[in-house]
Amino acid sequence: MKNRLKLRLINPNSPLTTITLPDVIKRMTMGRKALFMPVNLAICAAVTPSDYQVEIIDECVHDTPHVPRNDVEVVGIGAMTTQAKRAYQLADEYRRLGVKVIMGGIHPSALPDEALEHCDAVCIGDAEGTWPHALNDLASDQPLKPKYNWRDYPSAPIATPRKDLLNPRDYLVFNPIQTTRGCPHDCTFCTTPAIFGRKFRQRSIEDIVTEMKEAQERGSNFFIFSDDNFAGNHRWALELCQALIPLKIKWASQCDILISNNEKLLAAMRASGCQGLILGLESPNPDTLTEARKRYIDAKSYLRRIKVIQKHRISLWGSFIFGFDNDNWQSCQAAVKFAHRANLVMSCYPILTPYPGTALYEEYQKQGRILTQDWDKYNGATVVFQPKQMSVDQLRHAQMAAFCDFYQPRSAFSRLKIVPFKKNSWLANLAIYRGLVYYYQKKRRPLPSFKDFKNNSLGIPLTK
Ligand code: B12
Ligand code: SF4
Repeated sequence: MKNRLKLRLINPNSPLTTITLPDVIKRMTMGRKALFMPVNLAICAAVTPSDYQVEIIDECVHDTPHVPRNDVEVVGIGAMTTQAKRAYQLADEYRRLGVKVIMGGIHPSALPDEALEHCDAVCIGDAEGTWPHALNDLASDQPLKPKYNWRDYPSAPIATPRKDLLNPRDYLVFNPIQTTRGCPHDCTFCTTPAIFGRKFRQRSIEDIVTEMKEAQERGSNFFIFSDDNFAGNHRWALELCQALIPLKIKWASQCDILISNNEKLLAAMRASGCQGLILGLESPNPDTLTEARKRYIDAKSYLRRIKVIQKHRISLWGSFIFGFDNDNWQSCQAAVKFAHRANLVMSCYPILTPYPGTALYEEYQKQGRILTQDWDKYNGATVVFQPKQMSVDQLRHAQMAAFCDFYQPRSAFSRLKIVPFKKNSWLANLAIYRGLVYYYQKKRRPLPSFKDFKNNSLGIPLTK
């Protein structure tokens, strides 16, 4: 038999310190080394042709940085934007050693020409449709094409990840399951429609159930569906939920709020073990949703819709984005008040980030409002563009004031109540609040508050 080519897949270090509230997240990972296992690379491994012997290096779970070695023929590196800088360093070092480097993932797909300054080829979009073609060219001594664009190849089904190449003990979430790809909506700030298209694609239900049953045999009963919009197709989601009921599992995911239109689906979701959903609400202000091109929904209906979902005993997490042109500190505070009123069990407040590939990025670039292209800073906790109604420091201050306000024990008490006792939500709320207190104690600063804007809105040295 022909010698198999050696392939190394690398997940570049994306330090947890680049995620919003780093200390909090570290404290919440209970000794695990990373939050999520790299599904992208496990999928690349699954669709790697058999001429290759494959290994995965996840730098996020190693104590020291990966040292490139020329003991493989080809390296595949994936990157979302916050990983791009490190991904390029690794690619440059491997190329210096004479190893072929192919990059893929969200950031290289958005900026393939930038990536090609560091690698031999870029796979744009889904690996399922591109990666085997690139590797086959290499194995048959054909020159690599610079770009393998998924739109140029027949579409391939969403693959089942090869989890056997990773250590479950390294991850807080070892069983993220992606059931769908793409999103039918077109919000200006979101990479999903920009990179993966508006055509909503679903994975085979049989494959999903098989993957989950295998995980159950290894002792897992709680699953995260790492979709952008679990219920982008209601009919399909209903079918999936019905197939999940016999498994007696628990699960959580994220989806759009239009799910509230379909109580039959909500009932099936709960019956199949749905515990919670993350909703991308962005803002309770209708004008802000118009600005974000989130046209499919009127923010005035949010509260009513949230109550419909909660009636089915599904807990809700809200995600609100701060920094739209419509936003000032008062509207940020209004978002937190809304989150209280809606009894959301958890809520997050990322800073608006113009990710490459999105309409927002194009617009801000044209307007000269992009302040940095240091991709490490594109983490939702750093202001990388010039906001309209706030200064950079004020926007960051509003974000941290929002976290402190929402997670303070008084707010947790009013949202979560004692009966019925939502143990996990209580633990998460208290852990985040403790993390915030610890973070600001270390900085010897008071917890940020919206009152700071009222007391001295001009020129105050706001907490970073
Ligand atoms: C789970 C998740 C997380 C998890 C884990 C992330 C991880 N890498 O595992 C956590 C919670 C840590 C997280 C954090 C963040 N996330 Co996140 N996350 C997701 C989510 C929901 C699923 C990721 C996933 O597993 N996808 C499934 C895999 C299979 O898809 P994929 O990675 O795109 O891979 C496919 C292709 O891209 C390609 N591919 C990928 N890699 C490679 C490599 C090679 C060699 C090849 C050939 C192909 C290839 O093939 C794969 C299979 O088809 C996505 C949404 C999404 N649709 O992906 C957002 C998403 C990746 N996150 C996003 C963001 C913004 C963040 C945060 C900045 C949010 C914040 N404000 O804190 C942080 C940054 C964290 C950090 N430290 O850098 C954005 C990324 C935007 C961007 N341009 O980078 C996304 C796309 C959400 C969105 N709609 O905008 N996230
Ligand atoms: S609904 Fe969510 S996933 Fe879909 S485009 Fe908007 S932000 Fe992205």
